[in-house]
Amino acid sequence: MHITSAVAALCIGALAKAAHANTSETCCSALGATTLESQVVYPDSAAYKTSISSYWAENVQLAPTCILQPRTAQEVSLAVSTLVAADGGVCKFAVRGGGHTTWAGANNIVDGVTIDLSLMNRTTYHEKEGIASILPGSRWGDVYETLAKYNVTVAGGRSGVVGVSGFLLGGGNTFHTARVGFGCDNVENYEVVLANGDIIEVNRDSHADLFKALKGGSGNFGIVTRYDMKIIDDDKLWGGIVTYDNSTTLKHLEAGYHFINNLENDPYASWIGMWGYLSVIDQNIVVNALEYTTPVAYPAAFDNFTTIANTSSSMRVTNIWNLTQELGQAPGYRDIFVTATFVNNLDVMKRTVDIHNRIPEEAKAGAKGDDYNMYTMIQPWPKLFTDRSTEQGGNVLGLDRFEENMFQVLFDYAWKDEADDVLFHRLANSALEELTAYSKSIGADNEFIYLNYANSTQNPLSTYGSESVEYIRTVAKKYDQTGVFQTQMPGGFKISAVASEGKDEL
Ligand SMILES: Cc1cc2nc3c(=O)[nH]c(=O)nc-3n(C[C@H](O)[C@H](O)[C@H](O)COP(=O)(O)OP(=O)(O)OC[C@H]3O[C@@H](n4cnc5c(N)ncnc54)[C@H](O)[C@@H]3O)c2cc1C
Ligand SMILES: *[C@@H]1O[C@H](CO)[C@@H](O)[C@H](O)[C@H]1NC(C)=O
Ligand SMILES: *[C@@H]1O[C@H](CO)[C@@H](O)[C@H](O)[C@H]1NC(C)=O
Ligand SMILES: *[C@@H]1O[C@H](CO)[C@@H](O)[C@H](O)[C@H]1NC(C)=O
Ligand SMILES: *[C@@H]1O[C@H](CO)[C@@H](O)[C@H](O)[C@H]1NC(C)=O
Ligand SMILES: *[C@@H]1O[C@H](CO)[C@@H](O)[C@H](O)[C@H]1NC(C)=O
Ligand SMILES: *[C@@H]1O[C@H](CO)[C@@H](O)[C@H](O)[C@H]1NC(C)=O
Ligand SMILES: *[C@@H]1O[C@H](CO)[C@@H](O)[C@H](O)[C@H]1NC(C)=O
Ligand SMILES: CC(=O)N[C@H]1CO[C@H](CO)[C@@H](O)[C@@H]1O
Repeated sequence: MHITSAVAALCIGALAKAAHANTSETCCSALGATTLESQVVYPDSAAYKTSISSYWAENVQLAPTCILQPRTAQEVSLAVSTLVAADGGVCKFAVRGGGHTTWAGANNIVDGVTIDLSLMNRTTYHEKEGIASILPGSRWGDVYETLAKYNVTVAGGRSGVVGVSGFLLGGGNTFHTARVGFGCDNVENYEVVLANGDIIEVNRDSHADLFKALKGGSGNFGIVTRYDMKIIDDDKLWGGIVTYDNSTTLKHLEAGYHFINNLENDPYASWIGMWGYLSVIDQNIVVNALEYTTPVAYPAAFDNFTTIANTSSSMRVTNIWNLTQELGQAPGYRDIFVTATFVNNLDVMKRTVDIHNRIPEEAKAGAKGDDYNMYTMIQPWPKLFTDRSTEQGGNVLGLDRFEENMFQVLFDYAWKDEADDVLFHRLANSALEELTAYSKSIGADNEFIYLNYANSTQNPLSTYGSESVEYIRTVAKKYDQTGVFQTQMPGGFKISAVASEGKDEL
């Protein structure tokens, strides 16, 4: 009896699995039966392989049943309508912009269709209106290259390889944030494909509720097929990468602490502090990315950094296109990002780097592979950023409930060997937990978690505050009544995974 039921259970499992796999094939066939046929690619094609290998983190290179590569908003609309109608709504799909999220399943799917927006990558400059129209599969390098011909830019990514879509939907920290707010605050109009296939223009005057919700609310409402961004009328800056001896850490932290508090006196300045352990040279490197968003060398805002003895410097006057080709991180690793935000406090900064200095010892003792990089980044997150967002009309990040200057930590680990997945996740988690507990013990903690740097387990939307959470939930329901972007498109951070009190649903 027991044996029989166990066998029966196995059979049912196998049948369920077969039926499931068949469903995904049916969904791909349904797309193939429309005018989208030529844009559906399968695992045996070169286009499929190129798409998968172009995801930045190796651990997110999943194998979907098929990939759809639409060329226009109309094709995106037809795809959504087809996937919603097929087989009574069982078709699962993922949406991929630049493919830079580091956790598997955000931008890709195992058993389903991935809508890869890469072919929609054009930028058009409308000089009279002062607007750049940017298609959703663009990388920031493509955008800057086009705009450099006109000597203008937009508030976008600090690394040219990063995708426009995920960046703008999650906020977008830029070199210009102290001047003009986050990337999302500079979007004047979105073109969006809704769950019912409608293609709508979304701005302050038309669908104003959705306009605001898209500024930080991620992929909960529809698929964005165009971003119209406000131009910044000068793309020249003084910037680059400066490296230092590991012994200079304390000086950087003191300089950084004051820099954050003084940013309001000179919002053209921007600083990213990086501590990196690189296994191939077995060394800790200290790196600053210093950017001044107008072509003036050695502004006073950087004095506390430029008086620290450096070991190399690429600081020069150039344009943002050139600069953002330099600031990148190698693709082809397995990656984890985890992040937290803290009150601007020198003791928390010191503990951040203490943890960073200690953790590579554990990696050295436990890693099976010999090629890994462990970065800890410190970035300003002052009240000034929020003020600039508010001036532009506001977003849903919920930062206006905080009064203090803050900074953000990103633990960013990259390794080659899959056998080390457990180790590096454990180390990243323990680094984050220790730092968070320490910050709480001295009252310098802050609950905000930046979506674009968050791991899947961090539930960043729940940290936007209950007002923003309910706002996003209401807008998502209004524009997607049947919850297509919650259930049929399960990837990314979903508002349905946030409980009403702002806590994790699961
Ligand atoms: C090397 C590197 C540098 C970075 N630099 C910065 C930086 O300077 N500042 C900063 O703030 N962040 C930075 N980030 C983080 C970055 O903002 C996020 O990784 C962001 O998600 C990248 O966007 P993407 O389009 O490449 O992502 P994807 O992984 O393609 O997409 C992210 C999410 O958005 C959804 N999505 C994508 N396109 C659409 C669309 N058109 N409509 C609806 N939903 C969509 C996807 O389904 C997915 O869930 C960096 C990341 C890396 C790896
Ligand atoms: C950009 O789009 C064009 C077609 O519009 C395509 O040929 C090209 O490969 C795309 N670039 C990337 C990086 O996908
Ligand atoms: C851009 O600026 C350069 C000088 O830096 C100038 O030579 C060029 O004419 C400008 N181009 C346009 C389109 O304004
Ligand atoms: C430089 O550091 C000093 C303290 O050593 C501080 O008083 C000053 O405000 C800092 N300057 C800037 C521009 O951050
Ligand atoms: C870097 O400096 C710190 C002290 O600031 C020290 O504890 C650490 O061991 C150094 N790391 C390396 C790899 O030299
Ligand atoms: C780097 O050091 C050199 C001297 O060694 C100095 O001239 C230069 O100003 C420094 N650059 C920065 C950006 O600190
Ligand atoms: C950036 O500009 C410098 C000159 O300032 C040039 O030497 C370099 O080749 C450029 N790099 C890129 C990637 O365009
Ligand atoms: C990141 O999320 C994955 C699930 O996607 C989880 O297994 C892992 O433990 C998380 N890592 C950290 C450091 O939080
Ligand atoms: C590829 C495949 O096996 N397709 C089958 C899926 O299931 C339907 C019936 O529900 C068949 O008609 C297909 O041939």
